[in-house]
Amino acid sequence: MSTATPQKFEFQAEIKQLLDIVIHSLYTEKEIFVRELVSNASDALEKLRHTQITEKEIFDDKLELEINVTTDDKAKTITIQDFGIGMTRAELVENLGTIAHSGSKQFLKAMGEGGAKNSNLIGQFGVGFYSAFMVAKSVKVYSHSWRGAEQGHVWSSDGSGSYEIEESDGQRRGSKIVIELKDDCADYASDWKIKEIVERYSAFVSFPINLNGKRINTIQALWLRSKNEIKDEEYTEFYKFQSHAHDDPRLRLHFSADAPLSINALLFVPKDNTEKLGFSRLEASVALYCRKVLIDSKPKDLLPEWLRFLKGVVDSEDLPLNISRETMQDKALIAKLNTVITKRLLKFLEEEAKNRVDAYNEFYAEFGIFLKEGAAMDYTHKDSLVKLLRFESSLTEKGKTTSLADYVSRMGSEQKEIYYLVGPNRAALESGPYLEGFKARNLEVVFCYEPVDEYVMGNVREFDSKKLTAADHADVKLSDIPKPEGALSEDDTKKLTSFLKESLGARVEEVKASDRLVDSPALAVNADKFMSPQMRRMMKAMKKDGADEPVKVNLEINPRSAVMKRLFETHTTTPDRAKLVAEQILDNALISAGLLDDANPMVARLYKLLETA
Ligand code: FE6
Repeated sequence: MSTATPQKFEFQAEIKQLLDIVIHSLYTEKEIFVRELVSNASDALEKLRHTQITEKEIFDDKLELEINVTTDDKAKTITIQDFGIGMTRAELVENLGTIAHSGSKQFLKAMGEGGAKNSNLIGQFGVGFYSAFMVAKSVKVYSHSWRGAEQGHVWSSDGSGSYEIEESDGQRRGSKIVIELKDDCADYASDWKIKEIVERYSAFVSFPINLNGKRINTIQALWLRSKNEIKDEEYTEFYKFQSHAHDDPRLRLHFSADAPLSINALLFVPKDNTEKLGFSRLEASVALYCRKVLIDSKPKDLLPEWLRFLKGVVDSEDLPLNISRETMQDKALIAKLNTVITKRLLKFLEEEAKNRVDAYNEFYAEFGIFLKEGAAMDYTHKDSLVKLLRFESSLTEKGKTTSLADYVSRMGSEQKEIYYLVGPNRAALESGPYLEGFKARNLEVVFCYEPVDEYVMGNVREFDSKKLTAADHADVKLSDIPKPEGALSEDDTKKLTSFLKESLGARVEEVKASDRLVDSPALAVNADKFMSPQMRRMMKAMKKDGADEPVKVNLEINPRSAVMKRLFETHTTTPDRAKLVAEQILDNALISAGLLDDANPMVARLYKLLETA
C-alpha cells in the first residue's frame, strides 16, 4: 500500500460522539486546550527522556527537550511543538482514530456519570487532544517518531467527521500541532493571552516552554524537590510567585507523604493577617495540583475554613484529574487529603510552639484568631487546636502569654476548673471587682481581650477534663477564706441584703454576701445562663432581639467594706437616702460589669446624693 498520497478516513461513531461531548460540554472553558496540548507535549518529552536511556539510536538526537508555542495573529493560528517521542503513522491512526484506545470508553462513561463540564476529565483519559476542536477550524498534526527509520506524517481534520494522513518530509522529531482558529476564537492567537493561560495552568511543567521564542516558565515546582537542596531565597521567590505576594513568608512547611495518600505539599503562612487589617475575608488559596498540572487554584474543601490564611501548593499523584465536587468518591478523597494535611500542619505548629517560642508567639499574635475559630468550630481538630491557644493571665506579665496546659500545671490540687475573664484589656480586668476574690485565694485567671473569646471559651467548654468557667458568672463557688476583723455580723448582713433586695426590686435576681470580694464594696455577677455580658453587648451592637431585655444579675456585697457598714447604719435611720445609695451601688456594679445601658438616671441620682453630701 502506498502512503505517499493522502488517505482519507472516517472517524468512528464513538469518536464523533466524543468530539461532540468535548466540544459542547467544555465550551465555557475553551482555554484549557492549551493546558492539554502542553501536557501532551510534556508527556512526550518525558517519554523521550526515558527512551534515551535505553535506546542508542534516537532520531534527531541533538534536539533540546523543550516545548515551543508560537502564535500568528494575522493567520489566526497557534502552534504547539515538542521534540518528544513523536508518533508513527500507525500511532497517529491508533491514538486518535480507534475507540479501542483505552481511555475513550471510560471517558465517555465518566462524562455520562456527571463529569460533564469537568475539564479535568479529558486529560485524565488521554483524550485531551480533542479539546483543540473547541477552538479550531482545522487541526494539523505533524509528527516524526523517535525511530529513525520512520517517515514523517501530517494528520489533518476539521473535526467534522473525517481526517487525512499523508507523508510529510523534513519533519523534526516529535509533534507539531497547528491549529487554525475559528473566527470567534482568534484571541488564542494573541501572545499575551496564551502567556496568561500557560502561566496559569502550566507554570510548573519541567521542560522549558518558549512562547514566540521567549522562555515563559522559569519557576520550578519546588514542592517536588527535596528539602535540603532548596535555599531560603528559592522558597521565598516561589512563595511570591505562587501567592502573588510581596512580603516574605512568616512560616513554611514542606513535606511529603506516601500513605494513605501520596502528597507533596509546600505551605506558607504570610507575614501579615490581612483580615485583621480590615481587608475582606480571605479565600482558600492553597492550590491543588496533580503532577505539576494545576487542577484547581482555589479548592474550597482541601483545607478547613480556619486555614484560609495559608498559601502554597498541594500535589497528589493519587488524584484522578477528573476530581469533582459532585461525586461521593471524590468528596471522600478530598476530605482524606484535608485530614492528612491539617493534621500535619497542626503537628508542625505544635513543634514551632515548642522549639521556636518567640516565632510562634509572633505568629500567634497575628494569626491566633484563626486557631480560635478552629478550636470553636472544628470538632475534628479541636483538641490539638486548644493546645495551641495562648492567653495572658493574672499570673503572666503584661504581654507574655501562657498555654492552657501550663495553666493546668500551676493549678493547686483543690482547683477543679479553669477560670477566665473577658474584658477589653489587662488594666480593665485587673482593676475590676471580679479578680480580687480569685487573687485572695491564689487562683489564676486567664485573661481574654477579644470579643470572640467569649464564644470560643463557651464552645471549647473544657480542657484536659477541666471546665472552662467564666470568673464573672454567678455559678462560680469559691472556697472560704478567713473573715477579716470588723465585718458586719451574719445577722446584720442578712438584714442588709434583705433591705437591698427590697429597695432594688426587680432590678436584681438576688442579693447576697460575697465570697469573692476583698476590697470592693459590691459586684454584679451575670445570672443569665444563656447570655454573657459580652454577648449582650455584641447583640446590642447588632441590634438583635433580646438585647433590650433587662439584664439578669445578682448583686454580691462585701460585708467588710466601709460602704456596706455605713449603709447598714443608715438603712434604719435615713431609709430614703439609703435607698438612693443602694441604687447607686448597683449602678456602679453594673458599670464595672459593662452592663449599664443608660447612664442618665444614674447621673441624676448622683446629683441628688451630692446635694445632701
Ligand atoms: C495526543 C494527535 C492523536 C505524542 N506527542 C504529542 N501528542 C500526543 C502524543 N498524543 N498522543 C501521543 C494525540 C495527538 C493525534 C493523539 Br491525531 F496529539 N504531542 Cl507522542
